Amino acid sequence: MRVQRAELLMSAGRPDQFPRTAWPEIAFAGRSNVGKSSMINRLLGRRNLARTSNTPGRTRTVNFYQVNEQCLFVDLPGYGYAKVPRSVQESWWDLVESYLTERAQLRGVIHIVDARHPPTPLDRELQAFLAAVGVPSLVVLTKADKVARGQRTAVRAAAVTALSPPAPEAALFFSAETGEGLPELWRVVEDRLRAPARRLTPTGPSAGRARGRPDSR
Ligand SMILES: Nc1nc2c(ncn2[C@@H]2O[C@H](COP(=O)(O)OP(=O)(O)OP(=O)(O)O)[C@@H](O)[C@H]2O)c(=O)[nH]1
Ligand SMILES: [Mg+2]
Repeated sequence: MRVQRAELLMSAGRPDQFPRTAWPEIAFAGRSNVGKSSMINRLLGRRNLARTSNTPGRTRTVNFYQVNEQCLFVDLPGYGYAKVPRSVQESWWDLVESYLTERAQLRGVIHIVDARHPPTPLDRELQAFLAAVGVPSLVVLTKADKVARGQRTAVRAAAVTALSPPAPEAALFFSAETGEGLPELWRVVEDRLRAPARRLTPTGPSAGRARGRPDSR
């Protein structure tokens, strides 16, 4: 995809603020400070479209970026930042959960983990949740510029073992610093954007939770 236009469409702090668009969406999820916004900027070839920061837990809203007249990239707030009060962490999860459960436009989630550290229990919970609500996900190991080539195989194997992603063979190394993995990631993103829309069970917001098992796709 040639990115000609990329702009922030909406920062939503509540589900009723999610835009009523029909474009297919790819969401970027992962723990706080892992590099979600940097990945979006790198994919879109924009230096500072998605706000990045050294302060973890900065993004608390679901940020929708419109790309051309083609799709939306969705920057989800990061989880697992210990200094955020529990009440805030809970309202954060309510927001992310309703996005992942109810958003019909969602075609796939890029689940970003830090290549330098093993996945955390919250990373495992997210992966299990995505499987339960039937959202295709791809694990991407970011900050790969900080991992020596000789460690790659072991790092990837550890992440795949911890997370059991649906497409373990596709787990990618990526670096927003060097651009490593960019063509491969774009291929996956474009592939997901072409996929048919998910079918949501019409029983309401907690349908995904109630169903509780991976979709057959
Ligand atoms: N070396 C290296 N640093 C990176 C990479 N990606 C992001 N960073 C750095 O990691 C820090 C956090 O990056 P962000 O993109 O703001 O992370 P985020 O996941 O959006 O963070 P929150 O919105 O706070 O959850 C910044 O200091 C980035 O410069 C990468 O691929 N390599
Ligand atoms: Mg961010």
